This record gives sequence, structure tokens and C-alpha cells, in this order.
Amino acid sequence: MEEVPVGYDVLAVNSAIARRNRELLDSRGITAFNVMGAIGSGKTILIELAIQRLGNKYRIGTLAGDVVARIDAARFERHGVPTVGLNTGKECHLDAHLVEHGLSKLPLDKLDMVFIENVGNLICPADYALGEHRRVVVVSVSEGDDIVEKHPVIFSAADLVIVNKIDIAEAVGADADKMVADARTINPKLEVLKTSAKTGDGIGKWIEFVERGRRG
Ligand SMILES: Nc1nc2c(ncn2[C@@H]2O[C@H](COP(=O)(O)OP(=O)(O)OP(=O)(O)O)[C@@H](O)[C@H]2O)c(=O)[nH]1
Ligand SMILES: [Mg+2]
Repeated sequence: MEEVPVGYDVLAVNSAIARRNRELLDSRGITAFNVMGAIGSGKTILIELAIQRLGNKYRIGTLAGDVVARIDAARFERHGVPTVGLNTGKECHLDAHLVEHGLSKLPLDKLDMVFIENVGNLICPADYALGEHRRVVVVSVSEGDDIVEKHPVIFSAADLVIVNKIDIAEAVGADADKMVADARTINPKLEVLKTSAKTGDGIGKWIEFVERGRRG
């Protein structure tokens, strides 16, 4: 049987474009955060809180990744920040090419930070570098407290893991400390925070991470 030649390595091409994105961001002095995580875990609200608390100190832009629609993009726009919505169609992750397109539409000369909200899931985004400087993974207690140990790959390459919605941990019978311990077992270098975007618990530490993560 004839073998079908594979024209190119998709991940290698992605990595090359990611490097180009990174060079572009570096040349403008912009720090980019790739915010990945489970569907509905709180990615958008955590970025909104960062915009609210840091928007008068840093010039922030956003890229809002979604399969379809621009609901999250509209949420960011309500804070008055430059935003580009990126629809992936059927794909379950952003890739560097889509981000390159998004960056070309942001006023990069007028920005200090870009938050990139990835598509909500814990599997596909892990393989696709976007050119970001910091990788954040958000999970919440409502996914069940075994969600971290079930998806080790995405946590192994993260800088920060946020276990969100701790205000409802008891109601959903989840042990947030177990989730924190699981993340640390996968990657002992990880920073791990417990937060509630509803009560404000731990949000100060998320903001501190963003400020520390900003390149000098
Ligand atoms: N109780 C509680 N609800 C929260 C918390 N954080 C977010 N939510 C709610 O969870 C829902 C999802 O929050 P989003 O910020 O939209 O989550 P997301 O990860 O961006 O969702 P997708 O982009 O759809 O994957 C919303 O109804 C939020 O109000 C929290 O800390 N506690
Ligand atoms: Mg969202």
C-alpha cells in the first residue's frame, strides 16, 4: 500500500509562528498571558478582574478565543480594552497562526500586557504554544476534585494553576486542597492559588502574579 506523505509537521509550524509572535511581543515590550483551563472554570472573569484592578496602571489588550460567537470578547470590550475575538470553528484550541492574526489587529504600540483566553478545555491547548510569556491554567471545584490528576499534561508546562470557585467547594463536595496537592505533584515548580471570583478570596494573589509576571 502506498504511504501518504505528511507535508509538514503541524506542531513544528505552530512553534515557528509562536516564536515569531514572541519576537513581535518582545519588540513592543508586551507581556502575554495564555489563560487556558476547563470550560466554565472562570477564565474570563479572572481576566476581567485583572483588567479592573490593573487597567489604570498598565495598558491591557485581550484576545478572546472561542469556538464560535464573541460573548467573551464582548465582556472584555465592556471594560474599554482593545479586544479581538478569535473563533476557532471546530478546533478545540487556539494556535499561533490565529494569535498572529489577532495581534495584527491590536494596537501593540499602545499596550503593556495581552491576555489571551484560550478555548475552554484541558487537553488540546497544551500542545500549542502561542508566543506567550506566561501560561496559566484555571480549573474550578465544580469539575470535580479529580480533574487535575486526570489531565497531567496541561499542568506540567504551566507557570500558574488557579483552583477557582472555592466558595462552592463544600456544596459540590470537592476538596480544593487535594486539587492543589495534585497540581504540585505533577509539577513541583508550579505556583498554585485557590480563588473565588465571587467572594474575592485569593484574587489579590492572582493580581500579584500578573504584576510579577510582567517583564521588566
Ligand atoms: N460561585 C462561583 N461562580 C463563579 C466563580 N468564577 C466564575 N463563576 C461563574 O462561572 C461561570 C463561568 O465563568 P466564566 O468566567 O465565564 O468562565 P470561563 O472559563 O471563561 O468559561 P468559558 O469561556 O465558557 O470556558 C459564570 O457564571 C461565572 O459567574 C467563582 O469563583 N465562584
Ligand atoms: Mg470565557
